[in-house]
Amino acid sequence: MKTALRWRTSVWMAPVLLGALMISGQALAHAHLKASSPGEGESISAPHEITLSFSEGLELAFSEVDVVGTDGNSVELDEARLQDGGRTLVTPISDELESGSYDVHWHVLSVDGHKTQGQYRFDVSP
Ligand SMILES: [Cu+2]
Repeated sequence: MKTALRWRTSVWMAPVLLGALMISGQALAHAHLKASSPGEGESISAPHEITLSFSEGLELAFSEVDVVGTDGNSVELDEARLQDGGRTLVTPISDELESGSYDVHWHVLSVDGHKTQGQYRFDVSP
């Protein structure tokens, strides 16, 4: 009974919350990448997470990072989380990266409902 009631409430609330997000989002700008770790073009020892900091808050469910090696294979990543009031996306790397170049592809949805995307490369040195 309680579960059914909760479910009905959440179904009813979803459009209300979405509407509130859209209205409050009008004043916000798009989420632009401000900083990243590893940084663009950086040559470092194997990192254990990808940290991307944006100018606006993100929607975690619609924000994703893909890390691709020079062999074209995607690196295995753990579940991402948000920090810094939702503006920093932290994605743990499951594997120990071998030396070589890696491309970070990211696409995010900011709380104002706008999508942005980009990519950059970093190098893992032995
Ligand atoms: Cu925007």
